[in-house]
Amino acid sequence: MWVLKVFGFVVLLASCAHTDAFIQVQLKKSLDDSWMIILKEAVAKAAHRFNSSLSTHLTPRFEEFKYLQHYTKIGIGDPEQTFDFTFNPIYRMVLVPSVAHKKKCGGTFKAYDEPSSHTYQDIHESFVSNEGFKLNAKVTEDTFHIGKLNVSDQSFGLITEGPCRKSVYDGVIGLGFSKNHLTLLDNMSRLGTINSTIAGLYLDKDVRTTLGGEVALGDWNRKLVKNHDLIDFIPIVNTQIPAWQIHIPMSFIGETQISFDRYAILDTTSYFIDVPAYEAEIIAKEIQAWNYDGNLIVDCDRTGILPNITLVINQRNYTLQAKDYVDHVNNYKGSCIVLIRSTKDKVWTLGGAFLGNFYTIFHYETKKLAFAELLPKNQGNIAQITFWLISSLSIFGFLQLIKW
Ligand SMILES: *[C@@H]1O[C@H](CO)[C@@H](O)[C@H](O)[C@H]1NC(C)=O
Ligand SMILES: *[C@@H]1O[C@H](CO)[C@@H](O)[C@H](O)[C@H]1NC(C)=O
Ligand SMILES: *[C@@H]1O[C@H](CO)[C@@H](O)[C@H](O)[C@H]1NC(C)=O
Ligand SMILES: *[C@@H]1O[C@H](CO)[C@@H](O)[C@H](O)[C@H]1NC(C)=O
Ligand SMILES: *[C@@H]1O[C@H](CO)[C@@H](O)[C@H](O)[C@H]1NC(C)=O
Ligand SMILES: CC(=O)N[C@H]1CO[C@H](CO)[C@@H](O)[C@@H]1O
Repeated sequence: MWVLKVFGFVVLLASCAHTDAFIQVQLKKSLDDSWMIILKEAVAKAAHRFNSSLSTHLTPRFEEFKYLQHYTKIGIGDPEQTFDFTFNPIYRMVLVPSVAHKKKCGGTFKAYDEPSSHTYQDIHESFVSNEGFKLNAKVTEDTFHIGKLNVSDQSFGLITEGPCRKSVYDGVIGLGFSKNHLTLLDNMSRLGTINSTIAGLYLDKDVRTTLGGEVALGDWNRKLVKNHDLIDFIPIVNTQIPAWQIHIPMSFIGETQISFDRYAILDTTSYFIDVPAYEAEIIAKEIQAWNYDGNLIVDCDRTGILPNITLVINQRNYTLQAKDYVDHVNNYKGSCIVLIRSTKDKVWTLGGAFLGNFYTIFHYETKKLAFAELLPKNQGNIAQITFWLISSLSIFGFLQLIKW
């Protein structure tokens, strides 16, 4: 009996000592149909080339194609204007549309109205960005409100001219490396709201639920990761660009080699994995997909028998099963789109189809990142429940101890 009570007391101390040293930002997710246009274009070309019953049959499939996107509400300025932000390691800046940009687009999207915020400051600098797409922006500073936290004087790019695409999110928070302007993480670290410039990213891709995963700022969330000892940190290869770029020495589909000596960047807002055309063709052949202008289509029913894709990075295998690289959100009459497509670029882009399978850790000081194994979702909950159970039991033990 005494042993049990002392144990309870020790556990109580341990659970009190447990504090999360990071800011936990919960993400929402929803389906974004703004990419339909791009896919419609592909279909039009495909229909022209293959005027068969197959392409007519497949056309609506593309028209209904939706991207899964992850974002969260963050406020800017005083009085606070709230926006849905997505976090993307491909950019270094925070980007928000301006009222001027919205007017030019005749858009319905949300825009930041700078004169109505007392805490707004114009830095009188502008920039042209080529980080993914061309846009003009002016550098601005204001307070960011993330949950209960205020990050003052955060610089961000107020978009004055750029693409007029409406998305399910309004702005982007860059998780890339800083250069001239401090990133959100740099500023948070300066303010002392975080102790380490580390970020963790979990993108939940289960379309049946609304929870979208989370971004951790200041550290990574150990409760979401299995086998902490097995985490391998991968050095990034190009520190001159904002994006996190890694080396992929080899990749395979089944035992067939797809690529040799490639580089890849991470893009959370892409739903796909982009690879050079030649490599997409190897994949198409192995899984007997129809290659329509770089978009691969398979019979959904065959997903179960398709081989795994393995990326060998830093001498470790990172495996995607067919259920990970074949989309099921947009299943249309039994045809499914493969989340790997061809690009003109030699550098691969790892989007949601890859990132959704891992817990990504960004370690800014060491310039390394890791793709850690996610705990199966229910186990995470069980771990949490167990934690609370042990905590309450230990409180109970503690009370018992006092009583005795
Ligand atoms: C930073 O570290 C100090 C000392 O270890 C700790 O007291 C504080 O809570 C930490 N802050 C955050 C945000 O983790
Ligand atoms: C495709 O075939 C249909 C009927 O078979 C025909 O009416 C249509 O004009 C064709 N379209 C193209 C682009 O060739
Ligand atoms: C954060 O900013 C808001 C609005 O400006 C203010 O009401 C609130 O008190 C601030 N919170 C902290 C912790 O400074
Ligand atoms: C594919 O990967 C999964 C998970 O890593 C593994 O269980 C399965 O055996 C693999 N399948 C093949 C055909 O190698
Ligand atoms: C990594 O994957 C390749 C290709 O599937 C396979 O040949 C190799 O045995 C794997 N290595 C390990 C350590 O699992
Ligand atoms: C609180 C803090 O450190 N804010 C800084 C954020 O970054 C800008 C420059 O980009 C600085 O001017 C702010 O002082």
